[in-house]
Amino acid sequence: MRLTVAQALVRFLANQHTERDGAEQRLIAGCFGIFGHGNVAGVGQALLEQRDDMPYVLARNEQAMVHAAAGYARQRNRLSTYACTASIGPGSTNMVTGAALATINRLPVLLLPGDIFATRVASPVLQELEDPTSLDVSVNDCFKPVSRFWDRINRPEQLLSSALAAMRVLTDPAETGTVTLSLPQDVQAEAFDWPDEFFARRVWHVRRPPAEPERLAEAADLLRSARRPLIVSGGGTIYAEATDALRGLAEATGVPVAETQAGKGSLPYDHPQSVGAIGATGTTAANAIAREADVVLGVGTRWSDFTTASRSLFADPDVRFVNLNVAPVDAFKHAGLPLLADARAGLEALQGALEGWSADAGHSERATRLAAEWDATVERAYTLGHGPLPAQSEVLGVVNRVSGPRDVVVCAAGSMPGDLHKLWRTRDPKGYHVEYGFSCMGYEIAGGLGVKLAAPDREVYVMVGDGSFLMMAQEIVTAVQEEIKLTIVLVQNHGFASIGALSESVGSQRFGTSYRTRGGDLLPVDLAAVAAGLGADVHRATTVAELEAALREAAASPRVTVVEIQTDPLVGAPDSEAWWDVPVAEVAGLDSTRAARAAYDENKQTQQPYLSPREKVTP
Ligand SMILES: Cc1ncc(C[n+]2csc(CCOP(=O)(O)OP(=O)(O)O)c2C)c(N)n1
Ligand SMILES: [Mg+2]
Repeated sequence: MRLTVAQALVRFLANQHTERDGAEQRLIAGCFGIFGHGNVAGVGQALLEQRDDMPYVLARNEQAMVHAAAGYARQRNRLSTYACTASIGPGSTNMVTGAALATINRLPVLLLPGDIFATRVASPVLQELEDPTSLDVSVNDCFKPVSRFWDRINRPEQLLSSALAAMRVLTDPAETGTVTLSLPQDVQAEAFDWPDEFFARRVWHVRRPPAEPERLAEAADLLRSARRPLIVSGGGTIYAEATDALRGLAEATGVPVAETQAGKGSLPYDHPQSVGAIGATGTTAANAIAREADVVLGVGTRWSDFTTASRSLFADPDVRFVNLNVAPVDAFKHAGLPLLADARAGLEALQGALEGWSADAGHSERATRLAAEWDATVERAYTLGHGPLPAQSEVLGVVNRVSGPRDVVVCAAGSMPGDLHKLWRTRDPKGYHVEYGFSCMGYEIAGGLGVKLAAPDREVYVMVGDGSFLMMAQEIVTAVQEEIKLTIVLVQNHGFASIGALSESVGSQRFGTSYRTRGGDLLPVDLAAVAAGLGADVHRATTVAELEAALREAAASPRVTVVEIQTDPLVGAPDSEAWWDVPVAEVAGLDSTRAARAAYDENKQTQQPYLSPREKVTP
């Protein structure tokens, strides 16, 4: 079949599917894009010809469209994603941040940046980087460290092997992340005689590898030896649709379950075994259990510094880790016992191997009691009655109350991710979507767009701070154009509440974290008017009652709605009683910094390497 490289690629992508547990879906559901000279005549022309087979969505910013693809992929448990086409030069490099976000969060996205001529006849072309040491380098080489697979298609026939390799990586649960196929603009338009088999319908089976029996037996022995066990559930539990298996294991054994940011929603917040969020933004319940834990079963977690409170949280000097993970890179962390397996397969097998065993009843009861105490703390935070402006925790309380159990809350950066992790009452495994691998300001609205595309039957509540809104609000226009409903809660606190509080804690006096004139006045900036200007319906609320009324109106409306609420940035959420390692200046002229450094040195003592080989433990 004689087609251009771009036509062949689009036709190929429209024929790719995934399958897990017998259910099939499109791997590449559609394509986001922004056209320029680097893709308009190649990929753009192909998308025009095949617009019935490959839905096209015009985005406003290339970084944002990658966020939308990542949000989509996460909501679909990594079984389906979007492609993103960009022009050469800035259009492409704009996607680098999105590429990093997807790879760090282990989410599949397919990037198709345009590239400079393979023939080089017209070089240097507009937006070409001229590297004096090599003509083989372009700005698209920036994608290499943030991609799980990267290739440049310099000749048409290279696409055959490259496209297949790209699909394999996208659908591999251990390797997945950003896949970049760099497409020189001349090659995109070049014709070639393609073998018909290239366009055959392909179904990529997403595997559920079982654990090795010997490792499973070892893990079960270790857990049986535990006096104070804890399960830490990460994003892998949710992507593997292993939440029922987790609940089964927890109920059969009485082991408490804590949740990372990506794992929040693994159990409903009020499940008797749930101790909620863990780590630097955790609950006092999960953190108290973690401090004493002797055996920790991590499921689908990459053990970020937030989860381990920078390796200070698991304080038992003999603590041992079992890492149930499909990815070797995570399974071997903390010198743990690597239980390399799909989360669901591994949890079900563990429940079988632990038949007849349960955790000490006193331990389980203590966890349940601590979780109940934390829930009372949440209730107080939801209903503080702070004035004149409400506290952020009250805003979260209203959104939690107004939203339905299956609705999705979306957030990424600022003070809200931590507050949501601690305080949000999750009721559905797909109801909580906080991007905290990269915690990228600007993800919120774009990511929310992807979530809503992936789950049109759920209401999507995007929680965005004024700082994040200023970085990237423009996908409101895309949502309006595509008639994708979002409810966006814009929390206006005139600057960085998060980094302001962090700055204060490291003795830096909130320097450079508030939006004020040189004279100290609030800025004459009206973000609600910006949202209206971008085409959204807008409500302005100053009290929680007004917020609730506005959200109820938004829930009944089919349109993109932005509800702005002013809050007091100085009221923090209840304390996690856990540390986060942010190094403080070792020498300073300021007393505040010197005091912070003294506290830092003390906290530093609590950090552990987690190096003990598991062999030291004999059950
Ligand atoms: C792209 C990006 N730049 C910088 C940061 C560091 N950072 C984290 S939170 C934050 C401030 C966020 O402000 P806002 O959205 O208003 O939320 P608030 O802290 O007020 O809750 C900054 C600058 C980041 N996470 N992402
Ligand atoms: Mg702010």
